[in-house]
Amino acid sequence: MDDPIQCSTESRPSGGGAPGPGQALSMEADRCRSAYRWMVLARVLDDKLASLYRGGKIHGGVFLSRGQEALSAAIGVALQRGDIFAPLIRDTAGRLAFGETVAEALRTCLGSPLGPMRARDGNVHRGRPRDGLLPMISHLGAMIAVVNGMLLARRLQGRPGSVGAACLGDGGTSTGSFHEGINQAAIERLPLVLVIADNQYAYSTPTCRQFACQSLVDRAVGYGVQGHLADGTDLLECMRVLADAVGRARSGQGPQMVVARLLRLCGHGEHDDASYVDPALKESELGRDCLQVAEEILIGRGWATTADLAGWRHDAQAQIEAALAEVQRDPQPDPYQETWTAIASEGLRDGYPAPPA
Ligand SMILES: Cc1ncc(C[n+]2csc(CCOP(=O)(O)OP(=O)(O)O)c2C)c(N)n1
Ligand SMILES: [Mg+2]
Repeated sequence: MDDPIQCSTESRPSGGGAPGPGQALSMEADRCRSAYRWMVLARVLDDKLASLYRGGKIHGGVFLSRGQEALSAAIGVALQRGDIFAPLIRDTAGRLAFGETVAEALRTCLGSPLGPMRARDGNVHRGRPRDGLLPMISHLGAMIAVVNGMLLARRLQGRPGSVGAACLGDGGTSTGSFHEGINQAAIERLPLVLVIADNQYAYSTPTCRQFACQSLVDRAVGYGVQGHLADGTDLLECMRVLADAVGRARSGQGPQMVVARLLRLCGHGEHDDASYVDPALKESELGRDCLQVAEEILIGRGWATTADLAGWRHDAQAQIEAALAEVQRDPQPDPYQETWTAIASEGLRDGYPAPPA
């Protein structure tokens, strides 16, 4: 979403180059600039997390989104305040655009007791349910039913109008949870937008071992839902397709399935060197870096200058360094002060855990 109220000043990219004299930016240009800035913030944050992991500062896994920022930012900016968003491990950009702060991400990964998971989880199961940002249960389709349930509850409570987006990978579409979730959404005509990142691999399993249809979007008709294909390396296309899908869901047209084709430009996690990735895929159109593609769009259309791009990256780096410095001053977790009510603590529900006494 691009509602500044939802985004804290801490996480929101600030400043930025203005158009030249007498030039007014179109709404599309403005939205594209904003989405690109979320992508840059996500990439810089991911790079920082990778370097902290290599330096032994992060325990457990680090899962990054390189190559998927365009798709993720596009869903983040297409949603509005009051919507529901179930991001996955490759949705740093969407999380930030939807209102997660850089500090929340860093605090989780660095095991701070002031983070949303109060140091109980080291990577991606964080969220702020009260604000519609759902902590993921699993990467493999479990969140579809959760989003369905929230949408159904809102309908029964007489609170229609919001959209729920659930993200998924190509591998996730092979699970029973995917089938059950999308089928239920279709039958109930829920305003669900299922965002599938077809990134060619489920860990090391290629898509040819995952599905036999030509494109995952072909499945939409079988479920009775509207399907949309997008080039996941192209920010503008992702934004147009996601805005259309979210608009259709909001206007009562039922669930929408968006399939974006792209390539994961990193390992499954930072522990994985991705040596199994076919070099021909890396050289193909799918292997394009969506950040570079977005920069070409912005420059080519006169929506930004190279100075703007450099300034935004600099701002993102400064923002992340400032947040990291703050998080590194956090206290260490103290198990004796914790109420060990598994993960579903009150603090998690509200998303703002009280600091330990
Ligand atoms: C039941 C189960 N099996 C295996 C895993 C480990 N796992 C997590 S994500 C993943 C691959 C998912 O692939 P895909 O859905 O294509 O998403 P991508 O990682 O490509 O974003 C695997 C095997 C798991 N979390 N749960
Ligand atoms: Mg995949």
